[in-house]
Amino acid sequence: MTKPIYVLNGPNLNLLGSREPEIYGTQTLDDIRDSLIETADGRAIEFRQTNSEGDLVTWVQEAQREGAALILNAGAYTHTSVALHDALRACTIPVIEVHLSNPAARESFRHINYVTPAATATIAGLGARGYHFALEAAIKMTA
Ligand code: CA2
Repeated sequence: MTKPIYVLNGPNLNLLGSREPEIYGTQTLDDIRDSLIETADGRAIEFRQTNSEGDLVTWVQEAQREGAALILNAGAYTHTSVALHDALRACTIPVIEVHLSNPAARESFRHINYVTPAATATIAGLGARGYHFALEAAIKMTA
C-alpha cells in the first residue's frame, strides 16, 4: 500500500486566518488542509499541527517510519530547535520545508534556520500556494 505524505505544522499555525493576514494570508490551517486533500487526488495525506516541540520531533520520526515524504512548516521551531534538526537528519524520505512568509526577508532572529540544512528543498514566501507546490513535488518524488 502507498504510504501517506505527512504534512506537519508547528506552533501558532493553528492561529492562521485570525491575525496578521498581511504576512500569513487569510486562509485558516483547516482551509489549507482541505485544499491539499483535493490537490492530492486520492493520495493519502497525514495533516497535523502541534504547539509542542516534543510532539513535532515524535511526528517527524513517525513520518520517517510510516510516510513516503514529509512537508514541514515548523513555525518558530525552525529558528530554535536542534532537536528537530537532529530528527530531520535521521530522515531518508524527502523532506520539503514550507513557510508562508519568507523568513530570510524578515527579522534577523528568523535568519537562523535549523530545518533548511536537513531538508531536501525549501519553499518560502509564496503563502498557502507553497504547500501545494510542495505536495506536487512530494507526489512526483514518490510516484
Ligand atoms: O512563514 C511561516 O510559515 C512561518 O513558519 C510562520 C511562523 C514564524 O514563526 C516563522 O518564522 C515563519 C509563525 C506561525 C504563525 O503565527 C501566527 C501568529 C499570529 C497569527 C497568525 C499566525
